[in-house]
Amino acid sequence: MTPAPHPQVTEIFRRIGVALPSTDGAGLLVRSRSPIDGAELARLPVIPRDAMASSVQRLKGAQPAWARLPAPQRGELLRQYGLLLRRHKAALGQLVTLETGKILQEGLGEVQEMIDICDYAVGLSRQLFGLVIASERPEHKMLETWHPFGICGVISAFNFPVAVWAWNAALALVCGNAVVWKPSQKTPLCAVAVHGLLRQVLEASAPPFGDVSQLWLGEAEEGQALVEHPDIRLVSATGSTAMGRAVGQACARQFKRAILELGGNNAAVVCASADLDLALRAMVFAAVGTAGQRCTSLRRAFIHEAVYDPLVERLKQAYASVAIGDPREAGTLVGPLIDGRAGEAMQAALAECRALGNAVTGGEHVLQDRFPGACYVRPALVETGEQHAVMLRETFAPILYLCRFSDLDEAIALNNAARHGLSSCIFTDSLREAERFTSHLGSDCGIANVNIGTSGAEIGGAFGGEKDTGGGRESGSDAWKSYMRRATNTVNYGRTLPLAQGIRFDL
Ligand code: UN1
Repeated sequence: MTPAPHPQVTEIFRRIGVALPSTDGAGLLVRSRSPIDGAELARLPVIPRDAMASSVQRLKGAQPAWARLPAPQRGELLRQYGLLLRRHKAALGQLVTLETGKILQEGLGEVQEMIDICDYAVGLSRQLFGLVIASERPEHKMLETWHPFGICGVISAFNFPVAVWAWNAALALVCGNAVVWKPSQKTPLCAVAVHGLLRQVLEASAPPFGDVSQLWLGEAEEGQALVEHPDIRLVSATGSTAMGRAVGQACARQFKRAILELGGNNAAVVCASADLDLALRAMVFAAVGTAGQRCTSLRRAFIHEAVYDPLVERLKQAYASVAIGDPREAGTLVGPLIDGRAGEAMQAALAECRALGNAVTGGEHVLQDRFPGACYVRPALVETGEQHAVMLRETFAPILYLCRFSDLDEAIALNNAARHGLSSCIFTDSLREAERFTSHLGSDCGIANVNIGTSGAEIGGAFGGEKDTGGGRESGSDAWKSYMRRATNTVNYGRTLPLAQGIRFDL
C-alpha cells in the first residue's frame, strides 16, 4: 500500500482542482520529499516504457491539428492558462515552497514568472513574423518564413520546477509544437500541478487539444529515453553541465536541435565608484537567494581594493544576520538546501578552501534540532587571494568567493576565466567602466548587468549563456525562433528565369 500524500499536498491539490495520479498497480515510483523537514510528500508513478510509446503516439496525433490552428488561437489558450495560474498563484507558490524549500516570496515569484511568459506568448502569437529580403534577380523576392518545428521535449531542474518548463512550453506551444516534459525527480508534484492545470485548459477547448502536452515522471533514465526518442526532434534541457553534455551529444547523433541551459559560475565586479549600499543588497540577494541554488546565483565577487575592506565587512554583517529558517514563515530569507548531498558538496568545497588557507565565514549547519531531517546552512563567505580551482567549480550552494582587484581589465579576465558563461554584473558609477564591461571587451556571459545582481532576470530578455552553460537561449527576445523551422522562400513573379550568381545555363 502506498502511503497517502502529505495532508498539505492533498489540500493544495484540492484547492487547485487537480487530481494526483493513482499509484494503483504502478511499477516504479518517485518519492517527493520536502527539503523543509525531510518529510515524504507523496509517491508518484514513474512512466513505464509502453506508456512513453503511447504518449509519443498521442503527441504525433495531436501535433498536425495544433500546428494548423492559427497562432493567435493557440495564444488564446495560453491566455486562459495564464488566468488559471493567476487564480491559483497562492496555492502553487506554496507548493513550490513545500517541494523545493525556496522561500514563499520566491515560490510566488516563480509562479509570476509563469504568468509573465504566458502573457508574452499571447502577444507573440500575433508576432511570429518573418522577413522580406531583397533578391539579386529581377522580378524575384525572397522571404524568410517560420513554421512549427515538431515535438519538443523539455527536461527541467529542481530549482525552478515550474517557471523554466513554462518558458519552454509556452513558446513551443504558441509556435505550434506539441510538448513533452520530464521534470526533475525531486519536484514531481510541482509538475503534476502546473501540467494538470494546462491540461484543463487544453481539454476544455473546442476541439480539445489535451494531447499536445504530455508529462513523463521519472528519473535520469526517463529523461534519457526522451532525449533518444527519434520522434522528439528538439530537446530543451536545464540542469548540470554533465547532464547537458550527455544530452547535447545524444541530440547531435540524431541531428536534433538542443537548447541547453546549464550551470553558471556567476561573478560581480565591484568598482571603486560603486554605490556600496546598492551593491550590498544586490549581492546578498543574488548570493543567498534560493539558498544559492539558482543557475544565476552569485558565486564570485571581484572587489576593487579601495572598497574591499568596507564592503566585505558589511557583507559579513549581513551574512551573520540573514534569517535562515522555515521558508513558509514570513521573514525567512534563506530556506534549506535541496538535500543532504547538497550540504556535503558545500562542506567539501569549504574544506578545500580552508586547506588552501582561505578565511571562511559562515557555512555551518544550523537548525539541526528543529529540522533533523533537513539541511539548513548559514551562507558562507570565502576570502581568497587568488582565483583557485574550487572557485572555478560550480558548487550549487550559498558560497560567495571574494577576491581583490586593482584594474578593471584584470577583473574582467577573472570573470571570464570561468568555464561557464551564464550571468555577470558590474557595480559602478562610471559610464566608461559599465560600457567596457558590457562591450565585447568585457564579460563573455549571456547576461551582463549593470548595478543589479546576477540573478532574477525578467522573461522579456533572452536567457542563457555560453561555454559550459550550453549556448541555448530561452524565454524572451527572439528565443521563440529556436522552437520553429526557418524556411527561405524565393519567389519568381516574372516570366524569365535569371539564375543567381549570374550563371548562364541556356538550353
Ligand atoms: C535557473 O536558475 O535555472 O534569472 C533559472 C533568474 C530566474 C531564472 C533562473 N529568473 O534567476
